[in-house]
Amino acid sequence: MAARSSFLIVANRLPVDRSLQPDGTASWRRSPGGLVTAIAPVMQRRHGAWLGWHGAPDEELGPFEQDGMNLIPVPLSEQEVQLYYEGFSNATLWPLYHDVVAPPVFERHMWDAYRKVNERFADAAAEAADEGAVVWVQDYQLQLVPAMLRKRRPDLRIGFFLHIPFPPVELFWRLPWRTELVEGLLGADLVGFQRPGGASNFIRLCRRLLGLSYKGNEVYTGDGRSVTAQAFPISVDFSELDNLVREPHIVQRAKEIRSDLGDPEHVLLGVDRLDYTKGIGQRLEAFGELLAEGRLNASEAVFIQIATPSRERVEEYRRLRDDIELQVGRINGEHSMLGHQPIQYFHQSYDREELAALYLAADVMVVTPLRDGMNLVAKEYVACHNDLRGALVLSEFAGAADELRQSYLVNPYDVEGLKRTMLAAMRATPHEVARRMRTMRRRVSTYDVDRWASEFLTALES
Ligand code: GDG
Repeated sequence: MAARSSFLIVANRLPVDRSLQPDGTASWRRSPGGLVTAIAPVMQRRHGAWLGWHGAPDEELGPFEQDGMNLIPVPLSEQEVQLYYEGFSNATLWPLYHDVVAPPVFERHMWDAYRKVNERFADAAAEAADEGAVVWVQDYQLQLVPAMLRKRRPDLRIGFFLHIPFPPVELFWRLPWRTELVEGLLGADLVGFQRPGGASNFIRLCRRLLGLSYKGNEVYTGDGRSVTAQAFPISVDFSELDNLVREPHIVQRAKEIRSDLGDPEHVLLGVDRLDYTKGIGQRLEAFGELLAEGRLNASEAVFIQIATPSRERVEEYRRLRDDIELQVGRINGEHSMLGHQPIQYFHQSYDREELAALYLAADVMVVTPLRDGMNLVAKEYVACHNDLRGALVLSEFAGAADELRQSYLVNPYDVEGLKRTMLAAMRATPHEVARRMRTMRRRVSTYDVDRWASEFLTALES
């Protein structure tokens, strides 16, 4: 039997991606992203392990090590990927928790698969955890794991963090399996949310649905335990990005990007997974109308929209892609000139360095989700502007709006407001832009992803 760990991360995915070499051999590479960066040192210090699916269906893999992390693959069949992941996680929970911006599907066989896969994760975690270990379960795909694990291993200290919003009681109430899901979460000692609003929605739900009493942020489960529900806003690896954009080749690349675009006066940028929660259509509509009304000249502005491919087998995402691409085509069709297109649209992923150069090149970052747990793109943009250039247009419905009060805050449903705000951000004086950016940078550099992880773990272990 493999050695047991005193610290476990349990997440839908392992923090690595497999790539196939030209000679046919496979190798693993650490996936980009702040979560891994923040947690890797904790894993090394504590002899930790990470449990999750390795990304290929119908394949059983034994534990392996990568970059000093012990990785324990949890297998999923092709059908489970469809029902548990694309189905219950991404076609039921995802839209429901994001204020029903798309209609959730309620299918019993998807729920059955969700429960079964959660059992498998709980079994694997129970097996891998040392006596009294700390187990940190991540996100909406695994909400039943805390209670399932507690049943198997009452000696463990269990934390759960939800990366997406926790909805108001009235929306959650629609779930045919609402009781099981809440009881699942209550298996944790600490349930973390992005915003205080998420924590209070959860506490209210525990009272209304299960009749539990609470005091402050402690919910009493009735069997002598108490569960803390608290906000821990996630963040980015500020110093990594801050250092990266000081590298001469990144600065050079940012200049190149601008000159390839014909050195326009305003470069606007959107970077999102192609997801209907991100408000991509709303921002393009606003930009298109500014051009159509002549309030913005097509020769003076370029909008770069990076839409990273995402969940492409889920019906709603296919439709969204068609809608966005139709919209981009229409706007460009009406306003392009030879050699110049006002919207530069890319349905592709980029490496970290190219992304940093794009952030650095952009005068205005447009982040307009209709609902978003946090939105790391907004914080990454701030981390990339030690030059104090760059204005951030940010939706009030992103978790990041709680902290980035000096951004240009907008309601993305209000197209006129969006147009006004985008113009204001473009026309702001360098002094005004710098003043706002300085304050936002102070916040993001202080509350970086390390601080997020350490505050959560300190609370879990106290
Ligand atoms: C969920 C919640 C919460 C994007 N395109 C590329 C690329 N990205 C990176 C960004 C950023 C990340 O992906 C996206 O994170 P977000 O926070 O913006 O959004 P979600 O994916 O929806 O994340 C969200 C988050 O979890 C963390 O708790 O903030 O609210 O929905 O880091 O940079 N990275 C690379 N190439 C790309 O093309 N390398």
